[in-house]
Amino acid sequence: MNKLKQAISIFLWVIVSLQVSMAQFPGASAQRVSVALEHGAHHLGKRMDPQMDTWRNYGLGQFIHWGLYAIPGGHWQGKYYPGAAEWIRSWDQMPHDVYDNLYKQFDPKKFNAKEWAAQAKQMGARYVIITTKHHDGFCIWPSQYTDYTIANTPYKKDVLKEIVDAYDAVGIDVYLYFSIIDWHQPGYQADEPKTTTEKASYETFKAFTANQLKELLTNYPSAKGLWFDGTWDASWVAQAAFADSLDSTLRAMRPGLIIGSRFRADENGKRHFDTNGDLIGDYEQGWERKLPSKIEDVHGNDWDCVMTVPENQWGYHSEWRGHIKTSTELIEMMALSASLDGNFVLNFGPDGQGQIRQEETKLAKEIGDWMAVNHEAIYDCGYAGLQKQDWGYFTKSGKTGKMYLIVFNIPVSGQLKVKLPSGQSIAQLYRLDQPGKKLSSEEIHKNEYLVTLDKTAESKPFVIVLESSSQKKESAMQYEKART
Ligand code: FHN
Repeated sequence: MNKLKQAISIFLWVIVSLQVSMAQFPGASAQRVSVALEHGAHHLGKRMDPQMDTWRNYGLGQFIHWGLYAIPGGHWQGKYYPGAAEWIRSWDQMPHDVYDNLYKQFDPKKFNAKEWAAQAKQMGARYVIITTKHHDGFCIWPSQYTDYTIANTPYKKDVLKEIVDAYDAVGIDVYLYFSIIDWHQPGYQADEPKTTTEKASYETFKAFTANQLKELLTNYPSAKGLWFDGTWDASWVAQAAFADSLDSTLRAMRPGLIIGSRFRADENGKRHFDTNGDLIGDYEQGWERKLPSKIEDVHGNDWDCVMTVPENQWGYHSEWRGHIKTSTELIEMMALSASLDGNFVLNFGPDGQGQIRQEETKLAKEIGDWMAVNHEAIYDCGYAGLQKQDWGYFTKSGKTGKMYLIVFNIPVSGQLKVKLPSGQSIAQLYRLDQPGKKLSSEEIHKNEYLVTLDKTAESKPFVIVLESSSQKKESAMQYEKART
């Protein structure tokens, strides 16, 4: 009997330890010990269909935050609002009814969707995420489910349609940003509804939300996905079954639809990653204004990073304070993203007249000029399987197999260290901006090379193409492992 008890406790211990050890590897797929979930992840590992393949190869995207908040531009009665401009309605000093009447002034005379799209195209963006409705609840499309829309502004016309058409026309895929938080809509509340009245009221809000989402997919049939935000409230987190069912409805309406990890929580209130540590949705949407530093951080999932130019301003703020990122910093973030299998999405906040501010226009141009020469190292590229070196980032094209060295720091020696996987050697090396001119390399250890550059300084990051070969060149050297 004692032996039986001992065997049972060993068995239980093994089960518990397995559960704990698996939980330490969120994103690990298949064959894992897991808790049965009805509303957790519905697929393990990456989605491999053509739509998702297109998504993961974008490399660079544009985010646009545009709504009523662009009118005050971070100021109210001459006072500077220190938060993110699109949150100004939540500032004690600005009365809600004043904000909620701003739509009567929305008449962006300088708005030209074709100019926005042309600029995004020149920058090299392959997709755009546009705020259809931010937390304030104002809709830039003529929704039939509320009066708080573009249709009731002096501008009247469907701004969203103008944007979708313009971006479609230049071949930039459109994704619709939608905030579940809606400060304007009756029935919305942040806390979990408790009383019967609150519950009934929140049900109307849920129906409203579902209707608006279905309306968006119906009215804008070319949109490739929904980019959700404002899903952290306790009220929404508690809607696992409803959100899961809505998720299925939306996906059934648009086969191939792409939805990230922010939309719905599982039945235990876990967001982004479910109770078993598996990614909910098609890609990880948690990289906002921050980046992973190594491949392990992304757990084998697809992901995007959304980034602001100043520290935290998404909507138009007329007075940016603090550090303003340069195009070189942004290009580096994009290179890092590509090197770790992610997309980089740069935010723009047009002003109340519909104009993109000069600082953003300048950055877009500089990034675009760089991309015109070097896009090959970003588009369709991902993790190269090589150890990161101090000079910059490796990427590898999933289409051609070519490897790229995106160089940001040249060592004073003018030599870059490159370590290839065993069995590979360098076949040829050249700069993307000087394709006819070959670079030389020297093997300094087994599969380890020094690539010699002409100069020890450059004003901009540049790309070296590395074509490797499995035909190992005969080396005169015998490398011996040290006996220690
Ligand atoms: O609160 C919003 C914020 O205003 C902005 O829209 C960003 C963009 O990802 N999302 C929320 C914060 O995570």
